[in-house]
Amino acid sequence: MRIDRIDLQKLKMPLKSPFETSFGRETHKEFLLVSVYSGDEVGYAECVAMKKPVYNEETIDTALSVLKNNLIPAVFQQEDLRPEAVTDLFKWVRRNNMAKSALESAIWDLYCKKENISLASALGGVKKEVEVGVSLGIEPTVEALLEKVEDSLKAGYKKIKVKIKPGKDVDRIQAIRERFGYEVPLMADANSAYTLDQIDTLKELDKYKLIMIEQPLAHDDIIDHAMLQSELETPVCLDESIHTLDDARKAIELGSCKIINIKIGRVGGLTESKRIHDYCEANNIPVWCGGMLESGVGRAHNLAIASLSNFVIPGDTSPSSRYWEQDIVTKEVVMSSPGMVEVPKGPGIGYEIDEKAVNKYLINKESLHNMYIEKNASYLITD
Ligand code: OSB
Ligand code: MG
Repeated sequence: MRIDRIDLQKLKMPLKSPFETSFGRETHKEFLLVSVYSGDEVGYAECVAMKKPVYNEETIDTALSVLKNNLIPAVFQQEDLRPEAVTDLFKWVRRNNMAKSALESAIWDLYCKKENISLASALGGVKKEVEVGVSLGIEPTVEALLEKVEDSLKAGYKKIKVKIKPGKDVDRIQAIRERFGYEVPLMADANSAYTLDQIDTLKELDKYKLIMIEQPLAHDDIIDHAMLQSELETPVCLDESIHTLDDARKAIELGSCKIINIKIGRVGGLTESKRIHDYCEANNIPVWCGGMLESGVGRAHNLAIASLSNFVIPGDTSPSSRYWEQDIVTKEVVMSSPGMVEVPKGPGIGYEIDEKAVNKYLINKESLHNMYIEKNASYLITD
């Protein structure tokens, strides 16, 4: 497969309601939509890098730069590109996993469309539908949070994840347990808001029997997390700290976590996601699919990877309507039954792009044409 052209479109979509985490409050989602053309097929993916480097070190602008200057030229030079080889093709570029993932995932979609197979089946997925959870941001009041929890339970979500930060933690979890009981599959995500100095607060959470606590300590730590896990009954799940299969192996060997959240973007693509999944499966570590407030495009990739067998915990792969008034896919992501979303069966990601909606949200577009093979020289033309 040879790539003829790649479009990079920057979109800005208003969120239905603001989403607050320990690193800030978002009212809009800005992201890059990557379209990869070969012959008459096109593959899509979205880059989940945020506007500011608060979740990881990447931003939309760093991703754009690395894509244009480093990754796209590497792809254009390949006469016979295969999706499973892209991770190695990008290996010389350090980190920048979200930039890598956006291009790699779009190439996977393109390849599957050419082969007329679904992305889920190409990745070795085994499920027809996946269980979904919801990730609830930090609400201004406990009462507002309880309302969101109630709505989410009514919608059938199979896991309720609540964002916490110091001062908005034990009281909130306690309030949810008091109102809705201990049957509710509940977890907390701290997005690195604590240090070991606050271990007493984290230990207090043990009595609320959470399914897990996600990334309580520093984004770049696996040592303190091992110490914390040895002191906690609640399983620790790592999100921010895991960028590669090697990170996962080390964290598991150290006992830093008992569960891993796999985000395709954070680990640099679908191939690395599958490797981490397989390693965790072999080592009895359950995984689940995290989210980055994706549009329907990223959501479709998430559903495909979540169809693999060791994704045994409901993911942050809620339907489109949880986030958007209008998504950028023609048939939006919906629940097939309460708490379940079908894994798309059509070729590639199995969702069609709604070009009109894309244009509505579009704030910038660049088309890069592959002139490398003909001209063997200045191969990037931007228009
Ligand atoms: O930590 O999982 C996280 C959103 C942005 C950045 C980090 C995280 C999140 C979420 C949202 O929790 C999950 C979703 O897409 O619904
Ligand atoms: Mg998280």
